[in-house]
Amino acid sequence: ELQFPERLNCAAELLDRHVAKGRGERLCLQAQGVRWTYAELQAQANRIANVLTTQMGLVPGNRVLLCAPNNPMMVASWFAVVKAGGIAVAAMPLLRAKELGTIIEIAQVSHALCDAALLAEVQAAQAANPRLQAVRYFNGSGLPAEQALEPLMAQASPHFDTVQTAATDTCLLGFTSGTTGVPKATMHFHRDVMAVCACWPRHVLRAEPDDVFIGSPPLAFTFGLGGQVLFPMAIGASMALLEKAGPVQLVDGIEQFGATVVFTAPTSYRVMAQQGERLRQTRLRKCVSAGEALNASTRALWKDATGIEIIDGIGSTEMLHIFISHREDEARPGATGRAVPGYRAKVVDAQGQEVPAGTVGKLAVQGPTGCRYLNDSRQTQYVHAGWNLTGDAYVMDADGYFIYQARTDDMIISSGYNIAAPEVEDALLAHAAVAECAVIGLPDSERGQIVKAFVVLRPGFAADADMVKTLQDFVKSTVAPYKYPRAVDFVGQLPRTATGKLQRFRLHSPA
Ligand code: 3SK
Repeated sequence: ELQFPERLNCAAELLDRHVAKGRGERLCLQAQGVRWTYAELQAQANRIANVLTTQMGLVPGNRVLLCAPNNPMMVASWFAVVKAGGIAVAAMPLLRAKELGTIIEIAQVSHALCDAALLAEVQAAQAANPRLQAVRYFNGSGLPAEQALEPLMAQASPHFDTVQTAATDTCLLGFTSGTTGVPKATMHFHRDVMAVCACWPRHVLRAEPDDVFIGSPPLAFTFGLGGQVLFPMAIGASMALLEKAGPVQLVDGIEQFGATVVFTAPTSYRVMAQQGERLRQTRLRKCVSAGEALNASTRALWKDATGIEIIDGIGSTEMLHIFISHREDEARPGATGRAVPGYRAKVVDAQGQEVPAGTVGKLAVQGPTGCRYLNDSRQTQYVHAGWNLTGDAYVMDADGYFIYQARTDDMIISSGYNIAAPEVEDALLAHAAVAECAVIGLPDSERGQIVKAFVVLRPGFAADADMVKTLQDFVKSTVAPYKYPRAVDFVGQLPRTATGKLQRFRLHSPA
């Protein structure tokens, strides 16, 4: 059971504490052309906190939109908001004005600190949302004085007394688009941030203060915020930030910054595996995958290429971070892992009753963090009798390992058979012609549903009827034949969110 004092500010714990304890000169953050110690990040965050409170009218509890690529000013701004008792509302840097407007409306955002590269979209969003009163942009050159953040920072003090918030005050709103595309804001308290730092990273990741963390997920996604900012800072380690973090830039960054711990998604591991020899020459030692189910072929590909076992995990924006995972020394191919110490997990039926080991059902999770949607009736779909229903179908084996089947809405029922879309995807991905694929259930008058695959072919393979037949036969030869895709469409790319998650609902209604 984790205990927290009544007064707790997570920014004080993650940042100020290191400086106060004489670790201010330790490296905290690197990026292209930037190297900040803990003391330097604290000074930057303090200057911004002073600007927010004395020039921009922020009071504790105000919601502040943060919109930027993963860069040092985004991190400094996040700490500034939280130190000042505000609520950080980070948005993906790829969002357009309309989407930003939805976030501003739902989260009741009054202030914003944004990268100047996103000025046009933020300004358009502000014009349509008078609630957003005070906006400043950073990293811009030639901005008018009334828009730029840095001139105000230059005049502000590098000292700031972090607000003594309650442990149960909200410090961040994490947005999730879910499977339907209608966003929900999840509320997380200061104590939730410290709780996730005390669970998965301490018991599963087991990184050291000399580790250098790097990754691809945007900091607006709590997977990215935890893996690249909160977890290194909880142990006095450092982060390397990449504004663009495709597989090529990620391999370059691992090499350039001497990164030892990487957080990314399965798709990225598949591409990076082509650079296995180069990666073996780097300091990389821990590789974390989440955000999407890791299939057995990707796990094996990465291990062969680099010699490193991927630490797979599943988390959710609602739970803030990872709640089921395994350590790299207990990997069971095919299983996501066991409940992270601090969390409990079980598989339940439609009525919420626990089902026996070996039976497919809905994953239910309980722990120090949990779902609290801001003003959203969908809360009752996620939380039942104190358990969080994550929307994933799982089987638990007799040893307590959880084996992913599908999203509960990705289970295809065809002629009475339960077919998990990811299993068919896994089978297709094992074919040399397949670069990426996604499988859905298509309504069918005879069978209820049929399996339909959307396939991105590797260069040099022809998208024709012969290829359809080849792939169908290949699936039939590796998994139960009733699972083969009766319909196959070849596509140039798959619809994904800014965080790389497949948007299956867009395949159901391509329009
Ligand atoms: O697995 C995920 O999708 C996830 C979501 C939010 C935070 C952390 C993780 C791993």
